[in-house]
Amino acid sequence: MMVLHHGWRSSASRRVRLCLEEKGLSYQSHVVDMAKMEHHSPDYLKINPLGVIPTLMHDGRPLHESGTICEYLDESFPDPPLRPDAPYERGEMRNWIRHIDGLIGNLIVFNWRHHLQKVAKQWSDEELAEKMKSIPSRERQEAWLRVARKPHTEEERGAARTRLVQLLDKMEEALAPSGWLVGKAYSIADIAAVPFVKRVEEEIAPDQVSEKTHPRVAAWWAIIQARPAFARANIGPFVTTDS
Ligand SMILES: N[C@@H](CCC(=O)N[C@@H](CS)C(=O)NCC(=O)O)C(=O)O
Repeated sequence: MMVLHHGWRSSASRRVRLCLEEKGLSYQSHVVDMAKMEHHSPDYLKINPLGVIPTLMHDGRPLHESGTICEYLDESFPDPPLRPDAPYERGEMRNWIRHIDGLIGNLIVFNWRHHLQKVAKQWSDEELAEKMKSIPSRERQEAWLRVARKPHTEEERGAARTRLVQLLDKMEEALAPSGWLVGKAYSIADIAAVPFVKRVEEEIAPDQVSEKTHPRVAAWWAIIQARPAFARANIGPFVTTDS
């Protein structure tokens, strides 16, 4: 039995849902509310020492890191395959995941200014200091401090936008041979990019996911959104009326 601890808007959670749905695997959904800091509760930290979502529980054992979880799922449930066969291409796939993981800070600049900022800026200094104590990483402590007290500037958002558009440039080049990021088929490398492209397209730089600027990325994006698993994974709009 599988339980996915996740968030509907979380990019890393979206990857795992895409993978589960591609494979037609059923799972129990447990939504972790980041605005209530549920991901830093002692119980959650026991299953995810990094204090982030998602975490997959499979037969009572927890696994964290979305890229790792997707590979684990593909190894455990090989049909349909989501990794290329050739070792070199598998290496390339892992490097894509690693590269995109490294860009998460740029997405946070845009994502957290919506509902999380609204909540965090209302915390008193004492509340903020208390919450900081249960955040395991310095990097994320800094991210929460920023959102609570020193929101990112327009200049910082511009720099983050540039780095995310550079991801599209890199994808445009990689997509040339087959239309997929690695090998000749949809893989976990593509899945890793989906939540990022979704956010770039809907808010961060919509004009960049287009026939004019990145034609291969635009074609890839259209094909991905038409996959039945994409609809089932529930990758809805990031900003909703309740945010
Ligand atoms: N590399 C991790 C990143 C996980 C991650 O950063 N998750 C975000 C949501 S997309 C999170 O839990 N953020 C909450 C926080 O940093 O406090 C993965 O791929 O699983």
